[in-house]
Amino acid sequence: MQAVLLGPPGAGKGTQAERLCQAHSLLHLSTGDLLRGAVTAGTDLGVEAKGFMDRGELVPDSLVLALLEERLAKKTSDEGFLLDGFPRNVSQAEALAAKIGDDTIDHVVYLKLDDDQILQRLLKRGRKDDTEEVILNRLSVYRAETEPLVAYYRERGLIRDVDALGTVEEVHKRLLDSITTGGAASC
Ligand code: B4P
Repeated sequence: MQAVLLGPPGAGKGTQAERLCQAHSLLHLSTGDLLRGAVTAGTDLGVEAKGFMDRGELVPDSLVLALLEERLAKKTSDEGFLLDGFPRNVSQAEALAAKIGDDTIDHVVYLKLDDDQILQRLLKRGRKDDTEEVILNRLSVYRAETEPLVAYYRERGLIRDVDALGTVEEVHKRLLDSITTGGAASC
């Protein structure tokens, strides 16, 4: 299986990706984790990415694509994967389609959550980029840059809507349901 997990910041993409990857033995590819790894390691790319992440902006496509390409090169050809937090805009989606083929993605799961819940979850998580000011910026970047991907993938018949409100276990069950039955989960 080759799948994409899409949704606003704090919807639980990382949390659900871990569980789904365990359940389906998929490779978990999180661009957020790859970027934070590069920042911690102090690579040139990490140094360049850090300011964008601290402000809640998207890291330039060239940097994100370079990191992802490097990671994809290490994967075995028959290994399924779940992309978590990538693509984040239409040009990343086009780059992905050019890289792996237009019709090789099986599912795009869209985790839906309203802004109040997002703010509560992220303030509680308390990562460095989880201040109220930065979260609000990430939400407005999400609306402008990432949300158009919902229409992009819906036109291609790939979107599975999943309500991200509820316990981690409840959301996990809905997510599994949506990809096994192929239908939209309760929303
Ligand atoms: P990401 O690492 O992708 O992080 P996120 O969107 O903030 O969080 P996620 O949705 O994964 O939520 P999580 O499971 O942690 O991005 C960080 C930054 O990296 C971006 O702002 C950007 O700068 C950069 N970046 C990443 N990818 C990029 C790309 N492709 N292009 C350009 N830039 C890119 O959950 C959040 C919290 O909620 C956690 O504390 C969790 O415990 C809690 N939670 C989860 N599920 C819950 C539930 N059901 N109930 C209650 N709490 C729950």
